[in-house]
Amino acid sequence: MGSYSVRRGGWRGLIEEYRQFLPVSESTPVISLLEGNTPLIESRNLAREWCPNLRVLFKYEGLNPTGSFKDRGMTMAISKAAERGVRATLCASTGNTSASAAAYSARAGMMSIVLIPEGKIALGKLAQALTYGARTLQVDGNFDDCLRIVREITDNYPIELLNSLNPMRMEGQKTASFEVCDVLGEPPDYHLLPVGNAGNITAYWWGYREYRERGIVDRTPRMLGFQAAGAAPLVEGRPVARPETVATAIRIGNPARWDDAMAAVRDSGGGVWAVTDDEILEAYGELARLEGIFVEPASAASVAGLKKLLAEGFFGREKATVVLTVTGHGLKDPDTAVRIARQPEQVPADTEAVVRLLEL
Ligand code: AN7
Repeated sequence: MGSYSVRRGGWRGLIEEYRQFLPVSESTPVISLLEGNTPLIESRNLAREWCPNLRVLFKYEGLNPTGSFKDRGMTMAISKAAERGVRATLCASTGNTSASAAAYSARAGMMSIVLIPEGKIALGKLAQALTYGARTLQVDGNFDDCLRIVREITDNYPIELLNSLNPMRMEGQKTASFEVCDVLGEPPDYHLLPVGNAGNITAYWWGYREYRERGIVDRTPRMLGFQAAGAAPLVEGRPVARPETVATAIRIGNPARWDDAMAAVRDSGGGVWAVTDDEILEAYGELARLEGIFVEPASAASVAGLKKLLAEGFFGREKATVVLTVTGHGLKDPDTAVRIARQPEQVPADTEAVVRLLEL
């Protein structure tokens, strides 16, 4: 080890790392929790079992500071708000946006208000919003009701809107595509994502397009989006009045980025599909057991989508590289995890009893 010396300096957060691609200047105060630089994990077992001719990689966004991809957009939205002297922020959320908004607002010294649909956000996300100190309002309605109220309030009061209607959110989120290209050395052939409010698939597409336009890569992937069957307005072509799914993060009936997402899908030569709750939960378990990657149910929609497209023969016999974004950490929703998993086995505090139970 004689020649080894410390490696000074690490990842500086996505604004510093991708500054030349972002609308920030020297005078923008960078509010960061060192988000981004999430691992792109190559599938070991799932691809071998499901599709040995494909190269499959998972972009594990659950490893961001608040446990979801939302932190990418939030560092930008909050930094730009801080530049303008904003004091208070507001968002509607199925959970992850509120967790991230609360954290970054806290870091910026801003007051955070979040509107969540009553009883329909996962426990970990609620714990985060409350603990980061957000004023947390449970609305007797769904996400779409919350977003309508948020839009009306931010139109009339000096409070910063933090939903993905905020263009700075999209700027931050597009950096995930840069990271994928930077790691692979080229874009993938296909990129699969879960779709709720449809901001993320739009931002990824914009990121890939920007890298191509700047001559950093020479092509773009086909964007493939997956909604939960009970909340699939983009697939059905009309808003869903009463969205329902176990994947509460994407329980959205009228996505804010509808047109942009459909343009992304069309322009990239991709598509949108629905996956059922059963398919989502099966993929959720398989991703954990086959790869050791624990995500929240909404994130497993992309994995369920891969399985569905494989069954349809979508990829044919081509040897393609496929990236799946898994958007949020499994610990966000411990209730669902414990409800559907195999339960722990009870045993006395006795070695003999343990050995007998395990049939060693
Ligand atoms: C884990 O937090 O909309 O299609 O309010 O939390 O960009 O909306 C969350 C969305 C996928 C869908 N996976 O992304 C919110 C919210 C997870 C999510 C999505 C969300 P978009």
